Order: sequence, then C-alpha cells, then structure tokens
Amino acid sequence: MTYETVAAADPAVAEALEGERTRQNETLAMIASENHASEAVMEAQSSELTNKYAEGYPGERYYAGCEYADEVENLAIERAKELWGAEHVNVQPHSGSQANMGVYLAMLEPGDKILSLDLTHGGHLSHGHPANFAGQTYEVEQYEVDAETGYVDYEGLADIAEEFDPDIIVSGYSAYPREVDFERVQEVADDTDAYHLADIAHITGLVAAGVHESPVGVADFVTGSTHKTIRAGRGGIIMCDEEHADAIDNAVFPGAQGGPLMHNIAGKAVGFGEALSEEFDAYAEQTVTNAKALAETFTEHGLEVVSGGTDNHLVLVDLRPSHPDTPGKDVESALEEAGIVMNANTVPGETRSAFNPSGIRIGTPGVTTRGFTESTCREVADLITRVIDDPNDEQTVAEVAARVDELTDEYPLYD
Ligand code: DSN
Repeated sequence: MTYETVAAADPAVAEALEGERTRQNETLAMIASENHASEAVMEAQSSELTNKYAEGYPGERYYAGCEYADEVENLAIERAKELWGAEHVNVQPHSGSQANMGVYLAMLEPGDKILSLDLTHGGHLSHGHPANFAGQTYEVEQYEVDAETGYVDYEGLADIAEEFDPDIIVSGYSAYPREVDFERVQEVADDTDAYHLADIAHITGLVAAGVHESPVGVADFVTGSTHKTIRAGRGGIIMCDEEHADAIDNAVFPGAQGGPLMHNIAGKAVGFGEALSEEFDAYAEQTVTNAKALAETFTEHGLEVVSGGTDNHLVLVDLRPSHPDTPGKDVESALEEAGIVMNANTVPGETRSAFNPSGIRIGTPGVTTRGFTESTCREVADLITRVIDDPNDEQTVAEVAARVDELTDEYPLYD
C-alpha cells in the first residue's frame, strides 16, 4: 500500500501515516495486545465498504444495496465458526469492549452482579472497573490471583461466588501469563447458577490454533477482539450457542451499536481466512515458544517473572524484587527510546499507581509476525534487561537502539 493519494489530498495526514509505518517498521512492537495485520487485511479495511450502511444482519438489512456487505459478513462468520467451532458468531462488535457490552446487555439487567478478575491482577476495564460503563451499571465483585503463585485463585473465586451469588462470571484476562482453566470457572458458574463469559481477547489466535484450551462449548459466551493474536484487524467478536443467538444479535444491534463497520468486517474475513492455514498454527505455536524464551531469559537474569513463566504470548515482570527503585514507566520510556515498545503494567499486589506501576508486560505476537524465533527473543530479553538495569544510561540505550535497528532491518515488516 502507498499513501500517494492521501499525500496529494492531505499532506499532514499522509505524513503521520508514513510516520506510523516507519515507526512500526523500525521498532519492535512488544505491547502484548498488538500485532501486525497483513497488507491484505489492511487493504480490505480501507475498501469502499467504509461507505456502506448495513444495519441488521445478512439477509435482513434495514438498507438497500447490501449484497456485498452480506457476502463479506457471511464469509467472516463462516470462517470464524470454522476457526473456533462456535454454533453462533456475531462479527459486528466494534471492539472487544463492545463485545462484552453486547453480552451484558443481552443477559443482565442494570444492578445485576458481575464477578471478574481485579484489573491490577490482570483483568480488564470492561469486566467491571468503576471508571467503565460495566462498573457503573452493574454490581461488581472481584477475584484475584494467588499472591504466592501468580495463578488465578480458583478456590478464592469459588468462595466469593458462593457468597456474592453472581449473575455472570467473567474469565479471560489482559495481563495473565498462564493457561486459563475455563472448565474450572464453569464449575463455579454451574454451582452458583451464573452465566460464564470467557473473554479471550488476548488469546483468540492461540485458541484458534489449538495452542490454548478453548472455552467454546464450555462457557456460555465467548468474546474477543480480532486484532491481537488472531491478526485480523481492529474489531470484536461474540460466540455463543444457538439458544442465545437472537439475544446476542439484538444486544449488539440495535442494543449497543448502529451500523456495523463493514470495512473492518472485511478485514476480519480476510484475517480469519489467513488464520485457517497451517502456517498460522505454526505462527501461534512460535508466539508461545518465543514468550517462554523471554520468560526463561529474564529469570536467568534475576528478574521476577510473575507466576514463574508463561503459557501464552505474554510475560509479566515484577520489578520490585530486583529493581525496587525502578518504576515501570521509567523502563517503558527508556525501552521506547531504544526502539522496544512495550508497556508498564500493574502486577498482583501492586504498591505503586496504575499510571506508574511496578511491572512491565511484554508480548511476542508482533515480533513473531516479523519472524523472530527463540534465539532472537532470548537476545531481545538480554537487551531489555540491560535497559532495566540502567534505564537512565544514555550509552546503554544507544547501544540497544543500534542492535534493534539491525534486527528490524534483518526482519523487515511492511514495504
Ligand atoms: N488495551 C488492551 C490491552 O492492552 O490489553 C486490552 O483492551
């Protein structure tokens, strides 16, 4: 893709777009929720479908001229069904948060009860944080990870559920490095007669490729975003059994949204098609292997890896034991200067603020798309550790930046 047409019409925007492409090409995207969509996905997202209103669902639209919108949406739905094995799929949510909103709207009344993982323990805003609509509309209680092991405290979850009597229990997390035991959460949901929403936003691609246990067929509802490990461009998705299909569809439209973003749904269709390949399965497996290589190398360097390792695409490092005077933001800034873009993150038992927390979260979906393997990731862990050890040393940052330049040249991304 080129931005020649944008440049002729609007040089200021074209300059920013070129800047972003260069930034992505010349840095390592290690924010665990980010990835690099293929040029085919991005081309579909920038198609004429951006102009089309298609309220409703394929075959039942409120506007004329929807034949191609129908075709694209049906392709996205069919491919999603094949990828995740769900009975019913809604590909219209604009994001993962909108997908969660769709489930809440479908199944809960205002004031009903949500039981979810605390944000500082790896949960998500849309699981009921007070600053989010979910926290403002529903009564929320939260479970935690075990302070010693860093694994979800399933016993604690069961105890809280018994007392709180939730209407819905949310599993699936944003900063949790371990395999989620969806069956275990479902047992608690069964015991308390609650619905179970599994939010697999981070691990959609890992689940699709079979490298993480699937909640489809276990939980009542499975939500996700489509731009993280699945690499299908911006958006959200909801999966459920046929019995909840109408409730979910009505909650998404007209409940939560108006016209679907048909251009993004085209991106989803293309990305899901790509994810049906064996090549994608290998990619997902490599993403996890790479995260394990990062975790092992950090541990060898004396850093505290939350839960002692990882089963998925991300590693969470608690800086407090090894670097008590180094807040996460200092590391985030220094690494950004060196061309490694990740984020400061809260850790279980957080003692600093959410804005400048005690940990960092590092993900491998983006660098694995670039072609990185274990050995490259071990070297990246060495580079990250050098910066953690001395975030204010300009020489160190410059040396790491020079090596990142070489790596990004060696593993090119977009033309
Ligand atoms: N903001 C995303 C993340 O970084 O985990 C989740 O929506």
